[in-house]
Amino acid sequence: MTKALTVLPTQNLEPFKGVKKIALEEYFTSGHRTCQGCESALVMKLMAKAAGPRTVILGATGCMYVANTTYYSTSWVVPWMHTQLGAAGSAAVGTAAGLKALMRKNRIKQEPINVIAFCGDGGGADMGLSSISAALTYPEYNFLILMYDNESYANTDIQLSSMTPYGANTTFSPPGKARRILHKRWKKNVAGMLAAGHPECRYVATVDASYALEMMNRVRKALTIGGPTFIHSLDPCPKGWDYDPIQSHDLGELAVETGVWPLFEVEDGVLKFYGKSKSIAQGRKRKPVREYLLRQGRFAHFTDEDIEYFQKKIDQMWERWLIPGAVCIAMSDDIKKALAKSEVELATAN
Ligand SMILES: Cc1ncc(C[n+]2csc(CCOP(=O)(O)OP(=O)(O)O)c2C)c(N)n1
Ligand code: SF4
Ligand SMILES: [Mg+2]
Repeated sequence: MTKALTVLPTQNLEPFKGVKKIALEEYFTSGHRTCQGCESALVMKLMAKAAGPRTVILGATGCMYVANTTYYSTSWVVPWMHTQLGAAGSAAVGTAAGLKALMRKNRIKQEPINVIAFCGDGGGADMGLSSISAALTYPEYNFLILMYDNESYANTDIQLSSMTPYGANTTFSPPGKARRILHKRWKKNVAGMLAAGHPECRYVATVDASYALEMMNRVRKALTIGGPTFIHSLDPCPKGWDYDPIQSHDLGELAVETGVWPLFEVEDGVLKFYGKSKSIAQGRKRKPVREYLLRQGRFAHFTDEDIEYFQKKIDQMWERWLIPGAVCIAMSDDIKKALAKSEVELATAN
């Protein structure tokens, strides 16, 4: 006879109903050394605040490890552990399993403890994708993996990652002076890919810290729903994106308003857009991507043609994908016909 999986209870973190209801306590506080205007640091602060005190945080190598934990000092107020670049998934599973074993053996008090593992885009979308994918197949453990995406290997001086947008200037993708050698790969769709490929994962979301309350409530939902969960945040990075730090918040908003960064969540297999992306999905006009691109030095070399190409790709994402902004496959005509036919048959039968 097969033994049923035991799943520990989670904390019931109700959504904050408005900014005035957000807890005052900070669990990621002063003392870090991130750049001025670093949105990834804001993501850490909001994530920790949303999770609350009974939380263990694991961080893969990257800016959010290095700049937040100088020798013998740290801005983390909750228990925190460093893990290798690429190991966020395995650290999350290992820690959740360890806590569960300690509770089973009565070595620690039985109580729901949040486990959050974070990683950058280099550590998550490139090097650690397989470990995250494996982690999302363990329904018996409760944890959240949050990938903060500043669109480069920022900590080692802004190298190109698979999340660097088309054409962006990084130390590994100079646009070229004598000859144009633009970086031409399109950014991966990590949240869509993980949601589509991991049926045991009950919650996947994209977030943007410019919409702080909505972002924190997605973290709270992920931790409450239980099992393995995943959140992908897009984080403007003044150093890598090359802009005045005062613009971080505006760039976060523009990413959503131009449709470059769709905000969605997939809960128990059901996809919902939220915030401004919801109105975009319902037909609201998107701002031109030009407004977003030209505020960043990493795109300063863009010609009108480059901007048009970028716009065309974003238009395709909203107009041609199977699920606009979320799932980048389209249906062949014969499948569309077959589905339409079965819908008619179903309606007639009813
Ligand atoms: C296995 C391994 N390879 C390379 C490095 C060097 N390294 C440290 S941080 C880092 C950049 C990580 O990029 P990302 O995950 O996007 O985080 P960010 O620095 O952008 O916050 C690299 C390449 C390392 N620590 N470990
Ligand atoms: S390089 Fe970017 S991600 Fe790293 S600390 Fe600076 S602003 Fe933050
Ligand atoms: Mg990065």
